[in-house]
Amino acid sequence: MSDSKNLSNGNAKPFKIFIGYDPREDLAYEVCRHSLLKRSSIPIEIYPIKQSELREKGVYWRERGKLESTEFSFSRFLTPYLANYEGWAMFVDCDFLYLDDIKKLVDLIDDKYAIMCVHHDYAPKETTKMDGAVQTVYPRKNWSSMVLYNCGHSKNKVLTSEVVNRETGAFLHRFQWLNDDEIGEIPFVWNFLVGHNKVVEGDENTFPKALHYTLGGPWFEQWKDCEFGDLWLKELEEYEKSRVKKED
Ligand SMILES: [Mn+2]
Repeated sequence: MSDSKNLSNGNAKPFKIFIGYDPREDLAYEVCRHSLLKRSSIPIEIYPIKQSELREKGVYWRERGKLESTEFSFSRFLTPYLANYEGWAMFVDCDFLYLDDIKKLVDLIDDKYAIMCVHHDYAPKETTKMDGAVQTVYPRKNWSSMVLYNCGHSKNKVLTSEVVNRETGAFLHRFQWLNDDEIGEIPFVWNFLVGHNKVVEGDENTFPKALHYTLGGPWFEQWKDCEFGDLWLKELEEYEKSRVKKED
């Protein structure tokens, strides 16, 4: 068994970050990646999780369901496998924009947990509909969009490619292979849901460190004027400038 010391902190090994990739949102991926690299004060390695590549390698074979909104709906749970079940690694959706140094997130890592994420509270406001119809509730909605995985944790060995290809969305997205006390909590500002979470003036604990354009971001025409859209567009501009420089 691997030891329980935290190798991610103060160690020279780069921190691995897996970003969910969808061909329809290529620009979102590039800008997310740029925002991470630009602000990071620690060495990081970024890998896109591309379904087509995983299929070619025979790691991913499940049929695409109608409810899957992105190509990484399920493949995200391959993160511990892709990190060789070693150390800590992060999975994040491509629709994130980092505004702060990822080191500050890595510093929150606690080896007693199997995973750590933001515990969004999605209790619907209208819990009982007037007509008595059942309100669709999604426990742990959005929790799986950004997860720090303790890839070497024995409980995460469950996440083989067979399991990721076979298990239900509920099992995977609600982390049913874990006990509740194995799921550590991260401040919500690291998965700040645009259109849901709010900044409180003067309260630094509400200032976003990573924006999550979960409804759709400015890379989609209909969302170009969304809240915090200007920040993403500014980052896009910088990313494009940095590309031109590299090509010179
Ligand atoms: Mn998302």
